[in-house]
Amino acid sequence: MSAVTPARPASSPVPPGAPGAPPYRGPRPGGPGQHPGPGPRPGPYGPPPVGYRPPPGAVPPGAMPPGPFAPPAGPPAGIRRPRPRPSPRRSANPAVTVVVPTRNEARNLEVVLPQIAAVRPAVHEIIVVDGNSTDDTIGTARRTLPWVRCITQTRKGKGNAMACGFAAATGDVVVMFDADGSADPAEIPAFVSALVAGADFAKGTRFAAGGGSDDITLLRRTGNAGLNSVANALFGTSYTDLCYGYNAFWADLLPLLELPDPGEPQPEDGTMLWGDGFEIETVLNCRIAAAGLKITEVPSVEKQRMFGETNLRTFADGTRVLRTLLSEHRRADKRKS
Ligand SMILES: Nc1nc2c(ncn2[C@@H]2O[C@H](COP(=O)(O)OP(=O)(O)OP(=O)(O)O)[C@@H](O)[C@H]2O)c(=O)[nH]1
Ligand SMILES: [Mg+2]
Repeated sequence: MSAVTPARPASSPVPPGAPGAPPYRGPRPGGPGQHPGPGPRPGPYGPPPVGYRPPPGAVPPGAMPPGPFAPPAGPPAGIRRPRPRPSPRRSANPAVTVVVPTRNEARNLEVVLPQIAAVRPAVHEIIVVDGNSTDDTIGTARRTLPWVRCITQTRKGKGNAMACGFAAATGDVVVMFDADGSADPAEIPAFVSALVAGADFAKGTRFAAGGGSDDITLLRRTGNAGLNSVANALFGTSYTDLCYGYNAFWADLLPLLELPDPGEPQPEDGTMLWGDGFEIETVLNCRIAAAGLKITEVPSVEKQRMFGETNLRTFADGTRVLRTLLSEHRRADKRKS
């Protein structure tokens, strides 16, 4: 892992990675929403009584005291907007939400969801955010892993799916995780450890020592390298992999990211709102860099998509990323002045 931007604003919460802090050992024992999936429930609390559900809306998930609470079951009542958390919830044992965007990924989810559920320390929740799949992605997800949360995105595009998932997340840490089998769930603890060690944003990279890709074509690798250089020149960063979807961050950063509101309607002309497409990773990378947050790169090995087809259009989406870099640079300049 390599530190990319050492700066940390004085106003951000103190990270748990202060000298002498214990290493990451998984979610707080008995913390909010320990899922009832396979594997032991850590902590001194037994499983919740059969049929137990926390009273709807009685206690915001972020303010739940430790105890035998079940995680939210089934689809949430509605997509919530990002909101400041009740208190900074950075600890050595954060609850981890994995957000999985899906568009026709049923066959992949049958493999990927059990793998995520098997990760130890166990994750707190998995949110599948579906975009009008026609292959029963949501039904397959529920059958494969009954405690998975499934929501439907509000507009179109991967970026909108991610924003919907972030808004619904109740964990302390959010992990962005593609459904196509290209990301290895066994790497999740490395991302969380980077955050616990003091990073605000753990940025996956295929192009640092220890990383790699079985999936990327020469054309995409070249395009990514070019866009990466533009980003570093504009934002003073040392990113090695701008367009990679496997990343993690502390959930308390969500208000600062100001992502497009999931509550906005889909434009009638069918176009995508800015930030709703594959440029989402670039938007995050730029805003986090512009805010002077601490970024740690985490080497990651991307495997080949298992089943199905890519949703990425190399030239159209590459152009969106370039336009994003320029508009995010103007945005950052405006905020400085
Ligand atoms: N909900 C939702 N998910 C999407 C959308 N577009 C892509 N995804 C998901 O986002 C993840 C990444 O998309 P991919 O199509 O794999 O794009 P990629 O990883 O850049 O390209 P390949 O891996 O080469 O296929 C996958 O899990 C997709 O199912 C969308 O419009 N809505
Ligand atoms: Mg993919």
